[in-house]
Amino acid sequence: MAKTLTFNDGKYDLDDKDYDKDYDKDFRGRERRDDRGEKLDLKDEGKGAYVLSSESEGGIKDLYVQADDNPLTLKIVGDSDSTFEDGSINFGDDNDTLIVSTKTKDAEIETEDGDDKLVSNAGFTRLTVDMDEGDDRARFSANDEKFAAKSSSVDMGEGEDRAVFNGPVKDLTINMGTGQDDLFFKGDIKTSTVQLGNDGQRDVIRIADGAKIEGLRIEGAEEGDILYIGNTEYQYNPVDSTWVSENDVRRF
Ligand SMILES: [Ca+2]
Ligand SMILES: [Ca+2]
Ligand SMILES: [Ca+2]
Ligand SMILES: [Ca+2]
Repeated sequence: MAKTLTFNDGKYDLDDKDYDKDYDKDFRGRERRDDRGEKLDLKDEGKGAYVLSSESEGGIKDLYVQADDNPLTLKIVGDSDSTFEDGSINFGDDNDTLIVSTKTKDAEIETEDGDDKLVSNAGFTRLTVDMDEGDDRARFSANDEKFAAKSSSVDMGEGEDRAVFNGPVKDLTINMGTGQDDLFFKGDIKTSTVQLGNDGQRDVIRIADGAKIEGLRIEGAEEGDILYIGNTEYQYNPVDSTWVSENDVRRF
């Protein structure tokens, strides 16, 4: 049963048609339990920051979050076994932040305009992320999971964006969009595609020394774009569509 958490002018509501209407009006400071026994808790930390947690085993399921065009910080917390899944989050415009410490699965995240921040701390599977306009930041870590991110698409949109993958990734589609972007892979890369935006801006991709690469496709590169593998710098040569370095005879 889907629940909707709405933020509007500094107020919030949790709407679930299984709940009594009057009781639903104010979610503040109350424990909520749905028909599966899922218990949600939302703490107001002030200045537009909220912490959402679930004490039920398994974590938070079927939650739809809709924010307005004010800045919002939402932290989704839980132990490393719990999951945020089958949900969708839309942050509206302005500078918003989402920090997820549980595993994240089968969800959609849209941060819209503004300089937004996404931090995923425990694995990211079958997600669709759209960070849209603005200078956005995204960071993905694996924690105890095998992959920091897999089977997902991450679209950073226009603006000067930065995305960091702290652990191994697999089956990703990453679109850095137009604007001068920075992308950093700290772990192994399997069958993934990166789009740099074909934008005349100097994009930089960094791959950590020792990271195994099995199928990385870079599209939308132009003269001026740079690829680092460890400390070796490769420049994009549009004449023959390869990455070349003065310090390495290999060409990619
Ligand atoms: Ca917002
Ligand atoms: Ca944005
Ligand atoms: Ca952006
Ligand atoms: Ca770009």
